[in-house]
Amino acid sequence: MALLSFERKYRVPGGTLIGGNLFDFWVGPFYVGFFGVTAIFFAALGTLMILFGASLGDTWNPLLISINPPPLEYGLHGAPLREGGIWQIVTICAIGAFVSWALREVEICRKLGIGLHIPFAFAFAILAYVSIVVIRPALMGAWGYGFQYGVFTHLEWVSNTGYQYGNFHYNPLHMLGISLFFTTTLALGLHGALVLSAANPEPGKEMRTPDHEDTFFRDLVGYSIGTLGIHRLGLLLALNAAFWSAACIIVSGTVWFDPWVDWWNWWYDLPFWADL
Ligand code: 07D
Repeated sequence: MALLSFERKYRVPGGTLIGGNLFDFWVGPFYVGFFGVTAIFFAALGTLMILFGASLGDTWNPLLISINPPPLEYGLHGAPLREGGIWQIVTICAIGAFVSWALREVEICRKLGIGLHIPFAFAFAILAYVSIVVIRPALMGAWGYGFQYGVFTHLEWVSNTGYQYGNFHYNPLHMLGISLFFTTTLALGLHGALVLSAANPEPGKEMRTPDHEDTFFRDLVGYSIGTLGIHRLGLLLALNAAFWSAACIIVSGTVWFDPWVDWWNWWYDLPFWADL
């Protein structure tokens, strides 16, 4: 169905989660919805708070501006605006905007009658962010453990937090997260290349079918996961990448406090070589 006539067919009221027909309309190509309004509200307020915080600092250099969480002494309490309160409001706004965005995705899926795979997947990205600025600080007892909102300062937080546990590369869940991120890009690279090789031939040449794609991989490695399967695999890899990343930072400072290399001592103690 041509895109424009399809859009006319599906652009009908209904499928909203909240507020009935209120905001159930489109602005140009964009679906608005209740959660589109809340997303814009939180994003605008958060941005204004970042600009306000930046105006209190001594630089407008975008690499150096930083909105810092409260000092550790404030624990899990609210802080005055200039001492981390701005960071707290920006964090609430960020979570509000991300969750609104996810719920707007849900409404669009419901209108289209498609699965909720995209908002479900986006929820894992939100989880990764929330794990660093809410879950871990809450478990450790102070918002001050969250990371600064600034280009250089957030990199410094990653570096400092990483070296606090020795070499973060030895964190087994960090290893798992990284391996899954890398495997996700490998899978997408192979899948994108395969589809283009079959479905985007040179002008005048005939387009090939999924059978060609499957046969390529059967000839190459003896197995093809199939056209639907590759998307299941891709989603599974990506969700796990975000999940194990979230897990790797949540356990650092809550259940594991030592250099991560020490965690591997069990390996040296295995009976195979412990007495050698
Ligand atoms: C967190 C993003 C969520 C996004 C959301 C939406 C907008 C709006 C809008 C444009 C998960 C955002 C939307 C902003 C935009 C418009 C319209 C996704 C998130 C909600 N590390 N490390 C990770 C590697 C080292 C350390 C994760 C590699 C060192 C710490 C990942 C290396 C040390 C933490 C990862 C490496 C160290 C991490 C991040 C290599 C430092 C974390 C990805 C090759 C000395 C963080 C949950 C992620 C984490 C994390 C990769 C090295 C420390 C697996 C490849 C050795 C402290 N590292 N790292 O989670 O786990 O994405 O976060 O050296 O906290 Mg690491």
